[in-house]
Amino acid sequence: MKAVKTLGQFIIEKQAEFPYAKGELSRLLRDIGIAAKVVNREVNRAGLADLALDNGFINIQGENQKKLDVYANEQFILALQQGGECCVVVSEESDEYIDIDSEISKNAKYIVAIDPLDGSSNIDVNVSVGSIFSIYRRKTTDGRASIKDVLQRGSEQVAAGYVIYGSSTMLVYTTGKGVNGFTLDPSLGEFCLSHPKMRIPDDGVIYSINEGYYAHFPDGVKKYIKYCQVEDVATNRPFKARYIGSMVADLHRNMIKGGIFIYPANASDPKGKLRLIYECNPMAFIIEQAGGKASNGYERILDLEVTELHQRTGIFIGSKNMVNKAEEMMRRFS
Ligand code: AHM
Ligand code: MG
Repeated sequence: MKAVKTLGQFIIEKQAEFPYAKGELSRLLRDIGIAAKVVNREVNRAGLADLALDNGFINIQGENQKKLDVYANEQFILALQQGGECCVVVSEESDEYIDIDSEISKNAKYIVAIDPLDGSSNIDVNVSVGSIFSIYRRKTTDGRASIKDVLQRGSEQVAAGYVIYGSSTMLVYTTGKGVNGFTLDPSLGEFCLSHPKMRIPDDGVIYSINEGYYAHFPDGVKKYIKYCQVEDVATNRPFKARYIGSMVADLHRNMIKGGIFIYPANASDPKGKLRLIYECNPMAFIIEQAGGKASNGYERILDLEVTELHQRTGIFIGSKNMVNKAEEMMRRFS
């Protein structure tokens, strides 16, 4: 029988790989793990507690906020405030950045970006949703942290991860040394290492895109979709179409099975829909660390300049060879 390794034990063990680390990042990851467990509890009982309903507000993205979006946002912010390792939180659900001005966080070095509940339009129909987080080191050294500390390229992330509230709840994260996945054992109340050293296959047979918007897509994307649908035994085509509408769940599946997820900039969303800071950069960091690739169709996501908090981008992410093929179509036709 194999001994159980909890997220907490794993984080402490890994700290040794960073010889000068003082444990701050480890504590930050631990705080996020705690918030994830609290959010998981509420996601599981959302239907019973009416938390899946709209709360009557529209968020900065122009979308209906669910009570559970707001709850998850509060839980992550609270956990980060109480943990004391984070000086600024930015969230997809909050208009401005949140300066954590407290006695315990006055020397805090880290900035955390969160999408507290991604895919929340799926909550009321019992489909998987997720949380995404991303951690940066503070750049400025004097006074309070500022917006400059937040607007860093994705390549500067020190850690990123997601939680998927699915048929089981998992937390998957990277600190730039590979990707590891932990499944929540409800009887222990702990995330336990279940998917060590996760790798995404170089090739896959799944493509995930909201094809309902086909008419709005750039020609490169239309050509790539047609490429996926053509019969060709040598490359296992036609590929399977799978689209949940929850980025975390779509990407998690594709990471395990091999596949590509695309949400392109298009005629109705000229800058794309998904947010660079809260969704695309963290997912790109994780997928690259698992051996995959993430691009906006032309450039690496992690190299994109970040100029505003709620910036959006198109994204092509997943198995390396599939993203290369999609990029080739974008270069030739768009
Ligand atoms: P959200 O952050 O408001 O939940 O939106 C992000 C979600 C992603 O999880 C998903 O990939 C995408 O929106 C689905 O959008 P669409 O319904 O346009 O296909
Ligand atoms: Mg989101």
